[in-house]
Amino acid sequence: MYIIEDGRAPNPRRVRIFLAEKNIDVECRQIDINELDQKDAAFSRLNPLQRVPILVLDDGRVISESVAICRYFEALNPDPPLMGQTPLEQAVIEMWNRRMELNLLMPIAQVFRHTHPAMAEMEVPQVPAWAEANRPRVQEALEIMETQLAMQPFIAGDSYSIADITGLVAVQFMKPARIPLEDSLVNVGRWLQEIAGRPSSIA
Ligand SMILES: N[C@@H](CCC(=O)N[C@@H](CS)C(=O)NCC(=O)O)C(=O)O
Repeated sequence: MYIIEDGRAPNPRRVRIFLAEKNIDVECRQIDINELDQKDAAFSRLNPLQRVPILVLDDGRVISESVAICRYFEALNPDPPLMGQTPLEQAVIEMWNRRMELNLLMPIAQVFRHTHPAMAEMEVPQVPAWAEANRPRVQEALEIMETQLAMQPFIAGDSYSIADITGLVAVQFMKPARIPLEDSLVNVGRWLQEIAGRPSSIA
């Protein structure tokens, strides 16, 4: 079993942090998405969506989508639980992980992809106006996160979860996207310092 990824990209990092938290070692094979390796015929056969990361199983079957890969490892290695144990925990963590992914990481990625010169070949056409439309969405998601983190230590409650991983990767992706993190978001700042200090965050 091995993962195909690009070590610089945010979605593969979500999976690496998840695995590090669970202390699971999986071989990671690199491709270069800036060189458009994900669009070549061999990779496209593995994932017709031409996106990383993917997990290739020993029998050749492929799992793509970061959360699907994490869910597979959560089922194989339930400890420590990162996706909840009770039905309620699982639903709340799923809710917050989706919010982190769809309402925060996604708009940050749109700003990055539609403004950064390095993305010109990957994102065709680059539409700067779409980046601008997404900037306020980033701030709205951060405000919701700020309110949540004022009430509890982690994004989905009292325990660290996959929602914190997606949140961390998203907030740290603001730097290459050239989106400033406002100092007024004190609870996001407190949370970021703590989460980024976990050994898994270097994955
Ligand atoms: N929904 C997918 C998104 C994967 C994704 O967008 N990966 C990016 C890297 S972070 C990619 O492969 N980009 C290549 C491209 O856009 O051509 C997931 O959760 O894994």
